[in-house]
Amino acid sequence: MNNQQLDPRKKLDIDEIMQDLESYHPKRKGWVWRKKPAEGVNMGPFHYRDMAEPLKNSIGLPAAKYFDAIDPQPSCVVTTEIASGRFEDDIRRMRMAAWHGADHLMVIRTTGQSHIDGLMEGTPEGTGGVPITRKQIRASRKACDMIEEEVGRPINFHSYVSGVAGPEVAVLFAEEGINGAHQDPQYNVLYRNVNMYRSFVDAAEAKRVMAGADIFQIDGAHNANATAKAGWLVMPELMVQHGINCAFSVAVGMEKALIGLSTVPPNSPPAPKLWYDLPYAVALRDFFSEYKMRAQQNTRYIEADIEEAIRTHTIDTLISMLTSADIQSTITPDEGRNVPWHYNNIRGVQTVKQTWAALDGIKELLTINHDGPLGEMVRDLKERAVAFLEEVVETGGYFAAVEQGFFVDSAKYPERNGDGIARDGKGGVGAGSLIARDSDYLAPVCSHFGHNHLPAGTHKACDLIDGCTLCKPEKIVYIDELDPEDNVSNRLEKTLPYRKGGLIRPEAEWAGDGTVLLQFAIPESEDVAREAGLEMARKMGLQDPQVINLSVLHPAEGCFVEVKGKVAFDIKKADLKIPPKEEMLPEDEIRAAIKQVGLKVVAATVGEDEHSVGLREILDIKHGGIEKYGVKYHYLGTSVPIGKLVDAAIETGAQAILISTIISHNDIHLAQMRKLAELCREKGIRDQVVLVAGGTQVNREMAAETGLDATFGRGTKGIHVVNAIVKTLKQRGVV
Ligand code: Z97
Repeated sequence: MNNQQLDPRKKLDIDEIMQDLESYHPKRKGWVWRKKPAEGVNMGPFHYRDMAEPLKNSIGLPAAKYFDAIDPQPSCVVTTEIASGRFEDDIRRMRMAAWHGADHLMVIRTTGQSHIDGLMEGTPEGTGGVPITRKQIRASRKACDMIEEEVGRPINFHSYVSGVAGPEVAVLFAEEGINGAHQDPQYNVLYRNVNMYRSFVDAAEAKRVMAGADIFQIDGAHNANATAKAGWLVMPELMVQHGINCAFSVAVGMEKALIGLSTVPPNSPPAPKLWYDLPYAVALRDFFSEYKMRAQQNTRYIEADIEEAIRTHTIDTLISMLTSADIQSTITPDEGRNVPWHYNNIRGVQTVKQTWAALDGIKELLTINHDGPLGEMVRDLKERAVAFLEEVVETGGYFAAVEQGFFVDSAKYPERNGDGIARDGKGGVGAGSLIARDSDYLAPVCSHFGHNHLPAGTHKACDLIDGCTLCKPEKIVYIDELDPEDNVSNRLEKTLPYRKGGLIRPEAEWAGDGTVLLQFAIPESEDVAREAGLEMARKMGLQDPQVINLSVLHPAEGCFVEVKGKVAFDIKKADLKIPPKEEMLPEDEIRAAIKQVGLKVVAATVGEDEHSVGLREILDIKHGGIEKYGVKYHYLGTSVPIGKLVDAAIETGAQAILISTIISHNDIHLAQMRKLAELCREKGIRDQVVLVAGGTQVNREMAAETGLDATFGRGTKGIHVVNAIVKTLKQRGVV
């Protein structure tokens, strides 16, 4: 059961995942880093210096086809956030992301987990989103266990340990094989108004449980960056927040190697990004050299333009490479406008992969100049951070400082704007709920923080109860969903036609959602273009259209408008006529065969046809025509009679004749094609020439009908033509 194999040609079967879920346990626990060979990685024609071992199954960048289909994998862990709230859909997206190179998958809830004060067993989606449940985690981890086998690299599954249920959530995660989690008591205090003392007591317990299961921890400092009015001014404070969580975590018993700083390059263009972000990244790495860096993509200023998000993310990744980030987090670039869409997860991952491959070896080529302005700025940040911490201590410590609104103040320390988040030590969620442990307190469970009066000679705390759930997973009580309406069985029933009933609908967030995106260039001003875009989408049959992005190309001349909406129709898979796939010979083989026979072709447009551009593109080297593969061509011009072409072939000893014909009234194109085959037969050369025709009205089936060897329609490239010629020569035993 645990070793179910996925077949790359088949969809992940959620029904199989759900089977026997009550007795499923993760096949491994703990965080895993990528393996980076010290000697570098050789792939295709290249040597890489900063790459991890390649995957067993993966999909490379679009341009990979030009480079032996290689798919180099960055040495850092790559994160993508997957949180549609429907785990049955998320697991498919996880599989797609893993194939593109993600090995850190966050997260299975869409609600503020920290608002929940206990474990949830249902899936109360409602308005607040979906919190985590054991069932969701278990099903997702089970899918990850299968996916990691398929791609050949461990997958780190990640969620959040926050709120007053933090310790319980940590135990759940440890039991179910979650590999990474955000945990930072300051997050609860500042952003979720959990009582500050309660938050730190909970964190001690939660962190100890996480440490016991080797769960990697990410802190919450980056939230100040996202919350503050000017993210780039709060850098000294961010360093103090990192310091507090790191020191607290180590004191509780976490290993430094499993503590990650959540860092976001704080600035975005049009700001001079590098000038701010690089000193910050360098200062952080200097201060926290024993810890790991989880570099997150900056989305603070991104609203609707995906291209903008990707561009900024590329520069973020440059900074990560220059400063050796251990994890590169990606956020789907559509986060500002949708529940993230499947293909946008992939775009985020591709951005990292593309940048990392492009800049491989950057640290051997360029060195960061610590002298001059960078050194000064690094020093300045450190001094401000130290001064901030000193003032915290002078004020009476962390709790006193929070009461006075030290944190998330929008000015650059030591300046203050007085707009920090102040919390009352006696207030907040869970205030007054701390109870001192009795002096004879005893808890017979492992991974427990604080004093515990185990009887003398006890080897392991849970020996007293014949094992706790962390040591004996069979003791875990699995409770199925309690909500009779909103549960996975009901949802799966609704999507059955799309999963197993042969119906197809586009999807972006969930199975069968029908969501599509339209892109328009509308030659009107902003207000007009917006409404026109909506109206056009309606006319195209889209339901519930919404403009999700509009960029002005010129105030009067026009706008680029993106509209999302839903289609309500289904396509029947069985009704689709899928043309057989043309198998392409490897390019090397094609070139070798062409060289072997010294391939020459004669070519012309035929009949009364002056349309020569298509044919010339097929011939000419510039856009990948047949010349590129070593073919010599003799172009006879336009409106050439068939007889002249055949004679030219005989005279020049050409092995192939290419005709192009666009005019199609009275099926003249077919007549010309037939005539070519007949004339070659009459002249006794049919077996010595490969006959090829192309044109806008031509399709692949016409070869058989007209007696030619290959026929091509729109979209044909030189490679298709040489592939067909060489294949025919092979069939004839010529090569
Ligand atoms: C990220 N893109 O990757 P709640 N604890 C900490 C957090 O930072 C967070 C939570 C808990 C972001 C997405 C933002 N951070 C997540 C330290 C959330 C979760 O359970 O939703 O209240 O908090 O960091």
